Amino acid sequence: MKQFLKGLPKVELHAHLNGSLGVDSLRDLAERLYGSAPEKLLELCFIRCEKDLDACFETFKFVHELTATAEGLRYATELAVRDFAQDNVQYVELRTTPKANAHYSRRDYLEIVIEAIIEARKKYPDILVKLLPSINRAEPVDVAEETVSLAVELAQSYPHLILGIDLSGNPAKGRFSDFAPIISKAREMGLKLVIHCAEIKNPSEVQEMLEFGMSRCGHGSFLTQKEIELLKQRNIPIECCLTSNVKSGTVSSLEEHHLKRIMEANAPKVICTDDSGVFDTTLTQEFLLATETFGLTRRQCVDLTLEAVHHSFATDQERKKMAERVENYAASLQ
Ligand code: 6MZ
Repeated sequence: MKQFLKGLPKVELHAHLNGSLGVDSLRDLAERLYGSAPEKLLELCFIRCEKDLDACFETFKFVHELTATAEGLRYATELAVRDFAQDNVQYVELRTTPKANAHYSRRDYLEIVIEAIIEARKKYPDILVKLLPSINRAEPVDVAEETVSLAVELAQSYPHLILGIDLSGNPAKGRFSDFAPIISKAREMGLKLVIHCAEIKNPSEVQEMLEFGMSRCGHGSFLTQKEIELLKQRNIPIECCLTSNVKSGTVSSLEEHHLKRIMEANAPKVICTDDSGVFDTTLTQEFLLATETFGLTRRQCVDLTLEAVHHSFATDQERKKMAERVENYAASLQ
């Protein structure tokens, strides 16, 4: 099964750039920046099974140290693309929060990532990469305003690359209602919205988010069965990130993962990594865990991948090509 899943031309729809650098990539990045890899820092870039979501957000700060310069950010973007390509991911929507520091502005940040993606695609032509700028809900609202206006502007220059906006960050911080008017503006300007929703228990916020609407729902761990049905009616997929949810403690075990309830309800879903680096996983591994835990067959894994193709923000033509690759792979093994 593992070999089959590794070879499957997979589709990744929920991946945070700074969370997606595997151990080799972090080492390569540290060596490029410092001439050697400080082992202590590398260790801090991984989340053990601490079951503490707040501790996860602390971990990102260590990775951010490695991407705090233009060179670090550029190389990290290339390495994240390399890691997905090596796992035979044929399409990835990378999301990232534009940051500002002494080395770059938020505009520079996005431009560096865009250029790095364009360059990385020359090296790894088998993977298609899209970009979703993220709003970090733990940051002030005016930062979100800047992110949205940059995303709208840059989407005009790179219409096939920037496709939407992500709302993420520590779900215990910030209020959705404060960000709703800003992301609503993004939607009016034609950007898709992916929203981290019900990652922790917060029924009133989930209600607000569902009323507001979204193209895809991130995590959804605390959705009730009724809410899953609602998403099904609206054909909104839930981005399921097994290892992330278990390691961060929002789901108690793989067996208890809501993917099971979602499958039983026959509601739309996609399997994703979230942060393959800091959670030390791959999309192949996430599929493997799903097959081992819930007994998925090869055909179900193929169908899940086709579901991800369908719910991606790629063009019709791109989706057609991706689906063909998946079907051809499945047929070649029969
Ligand atoms: C919510 C998350 C997340 O943007 O610096 N992020 N937000 N829930 C999660 N579940 C564990 N995992 C990552 O990538 C890292 C950032 O993505 C968001 C956080 O804001 C984190 O700092 P970028 O590329």
